[in-house]
Amino acid sequence: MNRIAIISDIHGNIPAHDAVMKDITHRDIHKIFCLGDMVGKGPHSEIAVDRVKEQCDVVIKGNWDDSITMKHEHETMLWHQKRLGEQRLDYLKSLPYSIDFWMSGKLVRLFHASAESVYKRVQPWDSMEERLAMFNNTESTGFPDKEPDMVGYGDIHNAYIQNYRGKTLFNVGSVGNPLDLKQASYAIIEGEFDSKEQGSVSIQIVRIPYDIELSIKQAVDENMPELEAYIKELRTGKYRGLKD
Ligand SMILES: [Mn+2]
Repeated sequence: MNRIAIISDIHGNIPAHDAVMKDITHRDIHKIFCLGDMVGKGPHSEIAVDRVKEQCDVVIKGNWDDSITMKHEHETMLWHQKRLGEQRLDYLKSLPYSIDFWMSGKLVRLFHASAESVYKRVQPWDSMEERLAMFNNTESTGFPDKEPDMVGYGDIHNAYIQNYRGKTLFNVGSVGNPLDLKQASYAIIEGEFDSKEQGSVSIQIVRIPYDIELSIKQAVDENMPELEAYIKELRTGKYRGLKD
């Protein structure tokens, strides 16, 4: 059996990332895949990119990784952009949209947000039609011979697993900015990697406590823009846009 750890949405939160990586080293993990959004929101985009690049076997592009490479005038985007520098921005531009692989007879696809675009957001409570569209082959994912049996993604910072119509849809949650509960999140998928032969496959969602106050201190020390909203999200695990 092989185990692949799938991490996503680190968003410059290094204490959370370190806690997840420590957990990964305590398990028998064979590969680490990252589904993007290393940057933005938190104080250390540049460290997050460097660590992920070094530690992960596959890195996929997120919406922040895409938008940060564009021209900006907004203060927040400029602040994060400046920390990254040209080389890291070029690296972010080069990232692939998705990855397909076989796991014990199932075709698994991983991307950041949806089959359509890194900017299209799909929640577990969205319509069946929206959720089934996650399994479509599109211009973005490419057109292999079949559609995937399992799709895993990040983006919503809200971990879950659902089965319907013979398909499995799962979200790995967020390492650095969880918005479902206040612990870092990642997933492990276990099976025979690269095998088309039917066999058991499992998905596990792991939650890890980390030093939230240290993450907040790092953001304060860097005098990060939109600090208050960020602190509230880390302390409550609730999205800044929601009313209490
Ligand atoms: Mn994100």
